[in-house]
Amino acid sequence: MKNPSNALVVGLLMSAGVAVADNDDYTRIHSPNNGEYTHAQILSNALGGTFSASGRDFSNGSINAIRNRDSGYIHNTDQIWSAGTYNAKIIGNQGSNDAEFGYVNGTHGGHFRSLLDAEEIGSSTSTTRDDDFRWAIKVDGFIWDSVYTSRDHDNYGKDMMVSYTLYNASNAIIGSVLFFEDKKHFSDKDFNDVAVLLSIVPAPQAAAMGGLTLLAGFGMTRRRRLA
Ligand SMILES: [Ca+2]
Ligand SMILES: [Ca+2]
Ligand SMILES: [Ca+2]
Repeated sequence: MKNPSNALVVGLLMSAGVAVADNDDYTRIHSPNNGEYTHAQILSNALGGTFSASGRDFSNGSINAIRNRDSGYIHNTDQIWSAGTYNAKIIGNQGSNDAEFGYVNGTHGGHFRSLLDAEEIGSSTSTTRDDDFRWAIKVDGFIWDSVYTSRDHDNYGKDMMVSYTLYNASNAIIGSVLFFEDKKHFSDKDFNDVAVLLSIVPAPQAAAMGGLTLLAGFGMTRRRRLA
C-alpha cells in the first residue's frame, strides 16, 4: 500500500514540524515577476476560496496543499510517479514559451507523450499509466524543443517541477498539483509556467471500480536507495 504510507510520512512530518524536514530536500521557489500568478493564486483560482501560505504549504481552510519533497534518500519525492489513472487539468500557464504537458514512461529514458496544450487553461484529460512514469513538459525553442521531466536527472540534475498533495478536511488525499519551471538556463525559478491539477474524483462509471484502485496509483513511488 504505497499511498497510506506516503500519507503517513507526510502526517509525521507535519506533526513533527520542520525539525525533521531537511530544507535542502525542497527546491527553492522564487516569487514571480511582472504580476504573474503565485502558487497561492493559481490554487485559489482552480480550487476556490483563498489559499494562504503556511511555511511551504497552503490552505484555503478546507483544502490543504502540502508540498511534496523534491529530493532526499529516505522519503518519497515527486520525481517518479506510480501507475494508475489520473485526471489532469491545466490550471496555470505563466511561462513565456509555448509548452505541452504530458509524461514519459518508465523511470529513465523514454520519449515525451503529450496530453494537453499548456495554453488551454481549463482543458483536461484522463490518462492511465501501467507502470512507474514521470510527468513532463515539452517547451518550444528557437532551434529545438526541450523536454523536462519530474526526475531531476533527466534535466541534467535540475529540478523543473515542484508539487503538492491535496488533502480535504477529513485529511483524505483528493489530488495533487504540479508546478513546472520552463527554463533550465537563466531561470527565474518561479515554477508557475505550467500548472496542472491532478484529480482523483472518479467518473460515475469508474466509481464502481472502487476509489481505492484509483487512489493506489496516486502516490509517488517510494524509492529505496542503499546508502
Ligand atoms: Ca521536484
Ligand atoms: Ca513564470
Ligand atoms: Ca519560470
